[in-house]
Amino acid sequence: MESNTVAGVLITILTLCAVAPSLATSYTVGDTAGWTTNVDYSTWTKGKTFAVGDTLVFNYPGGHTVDEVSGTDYSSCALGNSISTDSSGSTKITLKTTGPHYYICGITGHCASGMKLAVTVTGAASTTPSTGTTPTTTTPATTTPTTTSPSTTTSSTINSSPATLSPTIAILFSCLAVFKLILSPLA
Ligand code: CU1
Repeated sequence: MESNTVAGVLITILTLCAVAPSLATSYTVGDTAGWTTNVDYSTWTKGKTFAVGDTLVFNYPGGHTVDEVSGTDYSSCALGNSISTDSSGSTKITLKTTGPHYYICGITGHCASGMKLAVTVTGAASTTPSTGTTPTTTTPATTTPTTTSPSTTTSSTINSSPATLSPTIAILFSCLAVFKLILSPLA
């Protein structure tokens, strides 16, 4: 019975550790235009990257809804099969899973008038632009503190991330410390 609680605590900590280093972004859909008809949301999404943990904020007056729908219903503007719906006027949706996500307005005719949004969510948080598949922490050789050779085969961006790495590592270490604290009385 006790192992269940321990497992629960461990899972919670693991989740926190996984979430903490990623700096989630909040996107206001349509920016100042908000969630309304006659806005091209495919233009709005252009150049934006959406990661797990990021939030979409839909701002709109009464008379609209935000419905998450399937890709098929998004394409055809079909109503009535919503995965979720909200009409609060300020709908905040945290992106929890990778892959495509589709949102339309559930008021008849509005989707066809442009109230449809498709975002593709990537797994990694937006801190590092996924240079490879292995997120191994590169510990620099202890003898060379000054020269950082940017020999990694990144062709995309020049901004190296030693500054963003250190808080991540700090968080990881504190997570490990908490781990030890919890595990020590049980051992
Ligand atoms: Cu609408």
